[in-house]
Amino acid sequence: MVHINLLKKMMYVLLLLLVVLTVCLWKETRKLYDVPFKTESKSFQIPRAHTLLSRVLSSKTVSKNNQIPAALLGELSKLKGSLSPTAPGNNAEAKPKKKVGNVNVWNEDNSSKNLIPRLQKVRMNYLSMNKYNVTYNGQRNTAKLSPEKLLCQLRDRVNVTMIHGSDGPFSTSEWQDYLPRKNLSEEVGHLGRCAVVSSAGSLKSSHLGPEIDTHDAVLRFNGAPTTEFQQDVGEKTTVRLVNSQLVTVEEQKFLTETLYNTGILIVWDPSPYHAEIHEWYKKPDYRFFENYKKYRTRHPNQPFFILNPKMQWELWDILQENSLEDIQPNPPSSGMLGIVIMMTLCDEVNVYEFLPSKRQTDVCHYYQRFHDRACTMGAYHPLLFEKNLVKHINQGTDEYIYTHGKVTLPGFRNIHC
Ligand code: NCC
Repeated sequence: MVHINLLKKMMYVLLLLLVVLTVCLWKETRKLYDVPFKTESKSFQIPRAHTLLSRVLSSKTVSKNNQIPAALLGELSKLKGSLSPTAPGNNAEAKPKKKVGNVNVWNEDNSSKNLIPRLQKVRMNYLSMNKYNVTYNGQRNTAKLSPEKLLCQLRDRVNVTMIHGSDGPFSTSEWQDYLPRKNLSEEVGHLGRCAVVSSAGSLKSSHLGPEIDTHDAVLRFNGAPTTEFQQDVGEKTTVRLVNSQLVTVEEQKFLTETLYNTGILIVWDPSPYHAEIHEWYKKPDYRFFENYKKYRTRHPNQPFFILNPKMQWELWDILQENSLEDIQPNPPSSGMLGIVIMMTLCDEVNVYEFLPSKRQTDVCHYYQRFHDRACTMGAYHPLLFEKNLVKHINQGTDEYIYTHGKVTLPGFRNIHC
């Protein structure tokens, strides 16, 4: 009896020791290696690493916060070293579109089936809600369009324009005082190489800042800061695209934050599907006009445009047409809108961390600690399908996506249709 009690006690002590050891090991691994989140798509894997990664990702020992045990970690770090290419130069334009080494990144055929169940449900809810009364009855390309054809469709069907003093409800004398006199392309002039910087958490520790700043113009989104993050995201801001929620909601401090006082501002607001400007004007998604006017009064010399909302749905139609499933019937993300805006202004557009790199993470923004996979994979916005399309038309290499999260797209004036 005494023996059995002793044995029991020893077992408890051993168990406790094991738990303590495991916790210590996890803490150590956290310091050494930032493991990207369990990928939602099998295709978001590195073939050579496939077996090992699957072991890691399916391992019961992976905790909720994605920490992995040291034994597997050692193997992974070796692999990571072997996959990291030597530092590539800035200009990917001369490189043919091909896989380099065995690096495999975002799969352009990514499907909603690869989303975590919560995001699958969110997508279904948006489909049944159909807030913007989308009545899509266009074609669906079961056979993929070539990247060249798709680029031509984007160029010819998406009209990137800003609200102008002659646009219906804006043609009043009151509005003439607020809308910028010059148009956007006059304001920016001819742009060569441009950068679009997503706000993704994977920009953290990227050291991409100096490369981003070499571009003639840089577009950023919403409240994405540069101060204190120059090393990773650069310091140049030529254009800032903001959504109407940010401009309207007081907590976002759009009227008072100095962050917004640099560069050219463009605000966009969702309209009903293919609505005329009159209809949208009467009932914008967010009532941002008042704050727009206030901002213009306080900063009359800073160019501040309102994106013509027709563009969102012209772009959305192309996304739907080239997707095999129903995409969320909500406007494309600021990211996708910004990419197309820059393609109209620049000779070449390099997009950073829209397609996630090896630094892929659930951390939503590089400037916040908030975690949500929806930021990368989409919930309200059809982000997954946007990323599929951007991957399809990428003229850079998979290696650049893997190391820099970088996609290279041609400016519309440089394509021949
Ligand atoms: O998060 P957000 O976008 O400001 O990010 C800008 C664009 O970067 C790309 N992105 C971002 C994070 C990430 N992990 N991966 C990415 O690819 C996306 O293309 C994204 O559009 C928006 O599109 O306007 C959005 O705005 C925020 C939010 O309103 C603003 O940040 C202001 O606070 C939305 N978040 C919420 O409403 C909670 C977000 O859904 C979309």
